[in-house]
Amino acid sequence: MTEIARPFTDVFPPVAAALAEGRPVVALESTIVTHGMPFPQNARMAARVEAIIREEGAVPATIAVVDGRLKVGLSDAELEALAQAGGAMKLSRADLAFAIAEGRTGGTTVAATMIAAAAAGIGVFATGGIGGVHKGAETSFDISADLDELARTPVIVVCAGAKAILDIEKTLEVLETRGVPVVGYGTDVMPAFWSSRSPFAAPLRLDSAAAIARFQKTRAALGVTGGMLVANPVPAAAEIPEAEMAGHIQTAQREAVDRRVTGKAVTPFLLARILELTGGRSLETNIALVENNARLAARIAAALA
Ligand code: PSU
Ligand code: MN
Repeated sequence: MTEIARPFTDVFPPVAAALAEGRPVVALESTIVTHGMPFPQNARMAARVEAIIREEGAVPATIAVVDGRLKVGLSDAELEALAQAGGAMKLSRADLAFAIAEGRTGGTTVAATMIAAAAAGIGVFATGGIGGVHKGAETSFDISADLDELARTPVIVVCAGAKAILDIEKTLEVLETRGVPVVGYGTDVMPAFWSSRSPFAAPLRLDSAAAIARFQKTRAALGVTGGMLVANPVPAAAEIPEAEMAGHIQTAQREAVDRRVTGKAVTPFLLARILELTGGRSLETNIALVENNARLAARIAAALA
Protein backbone atom coordinates (compact mmCIF):
# COMPACT_ATOMS: atom_id res chain seq x y z
CA MET A 1 0.00 0.00 0.00
CA THR A 2 1.29 3.48 -0.70
CA GLU A 3 2.70 5.05 2.47
CA ILE A 4 0.07 7.79 2.78
CA ALA A 5 -2.86 5.38 2.33
CA ARG A 6 -1.60 3.02 5.03
CA PRO A 7 -3.21 4.65 8.10
CA PHE A 8 -6.76 3.92 6.91
CA THR A 9 -6.11 0.70 4.99
CA ASP A 10 -6.27 -2.91 6.17
CA VAL A 11 -4.47 -5.29 3.85
CA PHE A 12 -5.68 -8.82 4.66
CA PRO A 13 -2.61 -10.80 5.87
CA PRO A 14 -2.63 -13.46 3.09
CA VAL A 15 -2.82 -10.63 0.52
CA ALA A 16 0.00 -8.69 2.18
CA ALA A 17 2.17 -11.83 2.26
CA ALA A 18 1.55 -12.60 -1.43
CA LEU A 19 2.33 -9.02 -2.45
CA ALA A 20 5.52 -8.97 -0.37
CA GLU A 21 6.68 -12.21 -2.01
CA GLY A 22 5.67 -11.23 -5.54
CA ARG A 23 3.07 -13.97 -5.80
CA PRO A 24 -0.05 -13.44 -7.99
CA VAL A 25 -2.96 -11.48 -6.49
CA VAL A 26 -6.33 -10.74 -8.11
CA ALA A 27 -8.49 -7.83 -6.92
CA LEU A 28 -12.29 -8.19 -6.84
CA GLU A 29 -14.90 -5.44 -6.65
CA SER A 30 -17.69 -5.36 -4.10
CA THR A 31 -20.47 -3.25 -5.65
CA ILE A 32 -21.45 -6.46 -7.41
CA VAL A 33 -21.96 -7.85 -3.88
CA THR A 34 -23.69 -4.85 -2.25
CA HIS A 35 -25.72 -3.59 -5.23
CA GLY A 36 -25.40 -6.04 -8.13
CA MET A 37 -26.96 -9.23 -6.79
CA PRO A 38 -29.46 -10.15 -4.06
CA PHE A 39 -28.58 -12.03 -0.87
CA PRO A 40 -27.81 -14.94 -0.51
CA GLN A 41 -26.68 -15.46 -4.11
CA ASN A 42 -24.24 -12.55 -3.79
CA ALA A 43 -22.53 -14.16 -0.79
CA ARG A 44 -22.30 -17.54 -2.50
CA MET A 45 -20.94 -15.95 -5.68
CA ALA A 46 -18.31 -13.95 -3.78
CA ALA A 47 -17.05 -16.99 -1.86
CA ARG A 48 -16.99 -19.18 -4.98
CA VAL A 49 -15.08 -16.57 -7.01
CA GLU A 50 -12.43 -16.30 -4.28
CA ALA A 51 -12.15 -20.12 -4.24
CA ILE A 52 -11.61 -20.24 -8.01
CA ILE A 53 -8.78 -17.71 -7.75
CA ARG A 54 -7.14 -19.83 -5.04
CA GLU A 55 -7.57 -22.99 -7.15
CA GLU A 56 -5.61 -21.21 -9.86
CA GLY A 57 -2.76 -20.51 -7.45
CA ALA A 58 -3.45 -16.80 -6.89
CA VAL A 59 -4.66 -14.88 -3.83
CA PRO A 60 -8.04 -13.08 -4.01
CA ALA A 61 -8.37 -9.55 -2.62
CA THR A 62 -11.97 -8.35 -2.45
CA ILE A 63 -11.91 -4.59 -1.96
CA ALA A 64 -14.51 -2.66 0.06
CA VAL A 65 -14.89 0.06 2.68
CA VAL A 66 -16.07 -1.27 6.06
CA ASP A 67 -16.78 1.25 8.86
CA GLY A 68 -14.38 3.72 7.29
CA ARG A 69 -11.54 1.23 6.76
CA LEU A 70 -10.34 0.58 3.21
CA LYS A 71 -10.16 -3.21 3.05
CA VAL A 72 -7.83 -4.88 0.57
CA GLY A 73 -8.88 -8.48 1.01
CA LEU A 74 -11.64 -9.65 3.34
CA SER A 75 -11.95 -12.67 5.60
CA ASP A 76 -14.80 -15.11 4.82
CA ALA A 77 -16.79 -13.67 7.73
CA GLU A 78 -16.23 -10.07 6.58
CA LEU A 79 -17.30 -10.97 3.04
CA GLU A 80 -20.47 -12.67 4.32
CA ALA A 81 -21.25 -9.64 6.51
CA LEU A 82 -20.79 -7.24 3.60
CA ALA A 83 -23.18 -9.33 1.50
CA GLN A 84 -25.89 -8.67 4.10
CA ALA A 85 -24.96 -5.11 5.09
CA GLY A 86 -27.96 -2.81 4.87
CA GLY A 87 -27.42 0.72 3.57
CA ALA A 88 -24.00 0.16 2.04
CA MET A 89 -22.89 3.00 -0.21
CA LYS A 90 -21.91 2.46 -3.85
CA LEU A 91 -18.44 3.96 -4.07
CA SER A 92 -16.66 5.35 -7.10
CA ARG A 93 -13.77 7.83 -7.53
CA ALA A 94 -15.98 10.70 -6.32
CA ASP A 95 -16.88 9.23 -2.95
CA LEU A 96 -14.37 6.50 -2.01
CA ALA A 97 -12.55 8.93 0.30
CA PHE A 98 -15.88 10.29 1.62
CA ALA A 99 -16.83 6.85 2.95
CA ILE A 100 -13.42 6.47 4.60
CA ALA A 101 -13.49 9.97 6.12
CA GLU A 102 -17.05 9.51 7.41
CA GLY A 103 -16.62 5.99 8.77
CA ARG A 104 -19.13 4.49 6.36
CA THR A 105 -19.47 1.10 4.67
CA GLY A 106 -19.67 0.67 0.91
CA GLY A 107 -19.09 -1.56 -2.07
CA THR A 108 -16.43 -0.39 -4.50
CA THR A 109 -17.27 -0.06 -8.19
CA VAL A 110 -14.80 -0.89 -10.94
CA ALA A 111 -13.39 2.66 -10.69
CA ALA A 112 -12.91 2.65 -6.90
CA THR A 113 -11.58 -0.93 -6.92
CA MET A 114 -8.98 0.04 -9.52
CA ILE A 115 -7.83 2.98 -7.35
CA ALA A 116 -7.41 0.74 -4.28
CA ALA A 117 -5.81 -2.11 -6.26
CA ALA A 118 -3.24 0.21 -7.84
CA ALA A 119 -2.42 1.76 -4.45
CA ALA A 120 -1.89 -1.73 -3.02
CA GLY A 121 0.28 -2.85 -5.92
CA ILE A 122 -2.27 -5.22 -7.47
CA GLY A 123 -2.26 -5.17 -11.28
CA VAL A 124 -5.19 -7.44 -12.19
CA PHE A 125 -8.86 -7.27 -11.28
CA ALA A 126 -11.83 -9.47 -12.18
CA THR A 127 -15.43 -8.31 -12.38
CA GLY A 128 -18.64 -9.08 -14.29
CA GLY A 129 -19.38 -6.05 -16.40
CA ILE A 130 -17.98 -2.53 -16.38
CA GLY A 131 -19.97 0.66 -16.29
CA GLY A 132 -20.06 2.55 -19.59
CA VAL A 133 -22.05 4.93 -21.74
CA HIS A 134 -25.73 4.45 -21.00
CA LYS A 135 -28.37 4.30 -23.70
CA GLY A 136 -29.73 7.83 -24.11
CA ALA A 137 -26.48 9.37 -22.85
CA GLU A 138 -26.86 12.06 -25.52
CA THR A 139 -29.58 13.56 -23.29
CA SER A 140 -28.78 12.13 -19.82
CA PHE A 141 -24.97 12.54 -20.00
CA ASP A 142 -24.79 9.24 -18.07
CA ILE A 143 -21.28 7.92 -18.64
CA SER A 144 -19.70 5.77 -15.95
CA ALA A 145 -16.61 6.98 -14.10
CA ASP A 146 -15.25 3.47 -14.80
CA LEU A 147 -14.22 4.61 -18.29
CA ASP A 148 -12.11 7.53 -17.05
CA GLU A 149 -10.55 5.29 -14.43
CA LEU A 150 -9.55 2.76 -17.08
CA ALA A 151 -7.82 5.60 -18.89
CA ARG A 152 -5.72 6.68 -15.92
CA THR A 153 -5.08 3.77 -13.52
CA PRO A 154 -2.71 0.94 -14.47
CA VAL A 155 -4.81 -2.15 -13.73
CA ILE A 156 -5.95 -4.90 -16.10
CA VAL A 157 -9.73 -5.31 -15.74
CA VAL A 158 -11.18 -8.63 -16.85
CA CYS A 159 -14.90 -8.40 -17.66
CA ALA A 160 -17.46 -10.14 -19.87
CA GLY A 161 -17.96 -7.04 -21.99
CA ALA A 162 -20.43 -4.26 -21.47
CA LYS A 163 -24.01 -5.05 -20.58
CA ALA A 164 -26.62 -4.49 -23.21
CA ILE A 165 -28.18 -2.00 -20.74
CA LEU A 166 -25.36 0.20 -22.01
CA ASP A 167 -24.71 1.60 -25.47
CA ILE A 168 -21.85 -0.76 -26.35
CA GLU A 169 -20.87 1.11 -29.51
CA LYS A 170 -20.56 4.47 -27.70
CA THR A 171 -18.75 2.79 -24.81
CA LEU A 172 -16.14 1.47 -27.24
CA GLU A 173 -15.83 4.92 -28.83
CA VAL A 174 -15.16 6.58 -25.46
CA LEU A 175 -12.61 3.92 -24.54
CA GLU A 176 -10.82 4.50 -27.84
CA THR A 177 -10.79 8.26 -27.33
CA ARG A 178 -9.38 7.86 -23.83
CA GLY A 179 -6.65 5.48 -25.04
CA VAL A 180 -7.87 2.34 -23.30
CA PRO A 181 -6.96 -0.90 -25.07
CA VAL A 182 -9.93 -3.26 -25.33
CA VAL A 183 -8.79 -6.84 -25.87
CA GLY A 184 -11.15 -9.63 -26.89
CA TYR A 185 -9.92 -12.80 -25.22
CA GLY A 186 -10.00 -15.52 -27.88
CA THR A 187 -12.60 -13.59 -29.85
CA ASP A 188 -12.84 -11.03 -32.66
CA VAL A 189 -16.19 -9.69 -31.48
CA MET A 190 -17.02 -7.73 -28.37
CA PRO A 191 -18.96 -9.95 -25.95
CA ALA A 192 -22.16 -8.50 -24.46
CA PHE A 193 -22.18 -9.79 -20.88
CA TRP A 194 -25.14 -12.25 -20.85
CA SER A 195 -24.40 -13.03 -24.52
CA SER A 196 -21.04 -14.10 -25.90
CA ARG A 197 -21.39 -11.88 -28.96
CA SER A 198 -22.40 -8.30 -29.70
CA PRO A 199 -22.68 -6.80 -33.19
CA PHE A 200 -19.39 -4.93 -32.63
CA ALA A 201 -15.80 -5.92 -33.31
CA ALA A 202 -13.33 -6.24 -30.45
CA PRO A 203 -10.66 -3.60 -31.17
CA LEU A 204 -7.80 -6.01 -30.32
CA ARG A 205 -7.56 -9.76 -29.86
CA LEU A 206 -5.23 -11.94 -27.76
CA ASP A 207 -5.50 -15.66 -27.13
CA SER A 208 -3.48 -16.29 -23.97
CA ALA A 209 -2.90 -14.91 -20.50
CA ALA A 210 0.82 -14.70 -21.29
CA ALA A 211 0.14 -12.46 -24.30
CA ILE A 212 -2.05 -10.15 -22.21
CA ALA A 213 0.69 -9.87 -19.57
CA ARG A 214 3.30 -9.16 -22.26
CA PHE A 215 1.12 -6.42 -23.76
CA GLN A 216 0.65 -4.66 -20.42
CA LYS A 217 4.37 -4.90 -19.60
CA THR A 218 5.17 -3.40 -23.00
CA ARG A 219 2.79 -0.51 -22.40
CA ALA A 220 4.42 0.19 -19.05
CA ALA A 221 7.89 0.04 -20.59
CA LEU A 222 6.84 2.65 -23.15
CA GLY A 223 5.47 4.90 -20.43
CA VAL A 224 1.91 4.46 -21.66
CA THR A 225 -0.07 4.82 -18.46
CA GLY A 226 -3.53 3.55 -17.68
CA GLY A 227 -5.53 0.39 -17.58
CA MET A 228 -6.58 -2.26 -20.03
CA LEU A 229 -9.94 -3.87 -20.56
CA VAL A 230 -10.00 -7.60 -21.30
CA ALA A 231 -13.37 -8.77 -22.64
CA ASN A 232 -13.87 -12.46 -21.91
CA PRO A 233 -16.99 -14.02 -23.46
CA VAL A 234 -19.46 -15.81 -21.16
CA PRO A 235 -19.19 -19.62 -21.54
CA ALA A 236 -21.62 -20.86 -24.21
CA ALA A 237 -23.47 -23.15 -21.80
CA ALA A 238 -24.45 -20.19 -19.59
CA GLU A 239 -25.28 -17.52 -22.15
CA ILE A 240 -28.65 -15.91 -22.89
CA PRO A 241 -28.96 -14.86 -26.55
CA GLU A 242 -29.04 -11.10 -27.16
CA ALA A 243 -32.43 -11.21 -28.91
CA GLU A 244 -33.97 -12.74 -25.80
CA MET A 245 -32.53 -10.04 -23.52
CA ALA A 246 -33.46 -7.10 -25.75
CA GLY A 247 -37.13 -6.90 -24.71
CA HIS A 248 -36.38 -7.10 -20.99
CA ILE A 249 -33.70 -4.45 -21.27
CA GLN A 250 -36.08 -2.13 -23.12
CA THR A 251 -38.75 -2.59 -20.45
CA ALA A 252 -36.34 -1.91 -17.58
CA GLN A 253 -34.92 1.09 -19.43
CA ARG A 254 -38.36 2.61 -19.97
CA GLU A 255 -39.23 2.17 -16.29
CA ALA A 256 -36.00 3.85 -15.24
CA VAL A 257 -36.86 6.89 -17.38
CA ASP A 258 -40.51 6.96 -16.21
CA ARG A 259 -39.49 6.81 -12.55
CA ARG A 260 -36.77 9.42 -13.07
CA VAL A 261 -34.04 7.11 -11.76
CA THR A 262 -30.76 9.01 -12.15
CA GLY A 263 -27.10 9.02 -11.19
CA LYS A 264 -25.61 6.04 -9.43
CA ALA A 265 -29.03 4.48 -8.87
CA VAL A 266 -29.45 3.73 -12.59
CA THR A 267 -27.26 0.62 -12.90
CA PRO A 268 -28.55 -1.13 -9.72
CA PHE A 269 -32.14 -0.35 -10.74
CA LEU A 270 -31.72 -1.86 -14.21
CA LEU A 271 -29.91 -4.94 -12.86
CA ALA A 272 -32.61 -5.64 -10.28
CA ARG A 273 -35.47 -5.20 -12.79
CA ILE A 274 -33.80 -7.43 -15.38
CA LEU A 275 -33.33 -10.07 -12.71
CA GLU A 276 -37.09 -9.99 -12.04
CA LEU A 277 -38.02 -9.89 -15.72
CA THR A 278 -35.88 -12.96 -16.55
CA GLY A 279 -37.21 -14.85 -13.53
CA GLY A 280 -33.74 -15.10 -12.04
CA ARG A 281 -32.10 -16.52 -15.12
CA SER A 282 -29.92 -13.47 -15.71
CA LEU A 283 -28.40 -14.03 -12.27
CA GLU A 284 -27.24 -17.57 -13.13
CA THR A 285 -25.52 -16.21 -16.21
CA ASN A 286 -24.04 -13.32 -14.23
CA ILE A 287 -22.51 -15.70 -11.69
CA ALA A 288 -21.10 -18.02 -14.38
CA LEU A 289 -19.38 -15.19 -16.20
CA VAL A 290 -17.82 -13.70 -13.07
CA GLU A 291 -16.38 -17.13 -12.24
CA ASN A 292 -15.02 -17.41 -15.77
CA ASN A 293 -13.42 -13.96 -15.47
CA ALA A 294 -11.87 -14.79 -12.10
CA ARG A 295 -10.14 -17.82 -13.61
CA LEU A 296 -8.67 -15.81 -16.49
CA ALA A 297 -7.61 -12.97 -14.18
CA ALA A 298 -5.74 -15.44 -11.95
CA ARG A 299 -3.87 -16.76 -14.98
CA ILE A 300 -2.96 -13.23 -16.09
CA ALA A 301 -1.77 -12.43 -12.57
CA ALA A 302 0.40 -15.57 -12.64
CA ALA A 303 1.83 -14.54 -16.01
CA LEU A 304 2.64 -11.06 -14.64
CA ALA A 305 4.19 -12.32 -11.38
N1 PSU B 1 -22.28 -4.17 -14.20
C1 PSU B 1 -22.73 -5.33 -13.70
N2 PSU B 1 -22.85 -5.51 -12.36
C2 PSU B 1 -22.47 -4.53 -11.50
C3 PSU B 1 -21.96 -3.30 -12.03
C4 PSU B 1 -21.88 -3.17 -13.38
O1 PSU B 1 -23.04 -6.23 -14.44
O2 PSU B 1 -22.60 -4.73 -10.29
C5 PSU B 1 -21.45 -2.26 -11.10
C6 PSU B 1 -19.90 -2.23 -11.15
O3 PSU B 1 -19.42 -2.05 -9.84
C7 PSU B 1 -19.62 -1.02 -11.99
C8 PSU B 1 -20.75 -0.12 -11.59
O4 PSU B 1 -18.34 -0.45 -11.75
O5 PSU B 1 -21.88 -0.98 -11.50
C9 PSU B 1 -20.98 0.99 -12.56
O6 PSU B 1 -21.91 1.88 -12.03
P1 PSU B 1 -22.20 3.27 -12.77
O7 PSU B 1 -22.85 2.89 -14.06
O8 PSU B 1 -23.11 3.99 -11.84
O9 PSU B 1 -20.87 3.94 -12.94
MN1 MN C 1 -23.92 6.55 -14.22
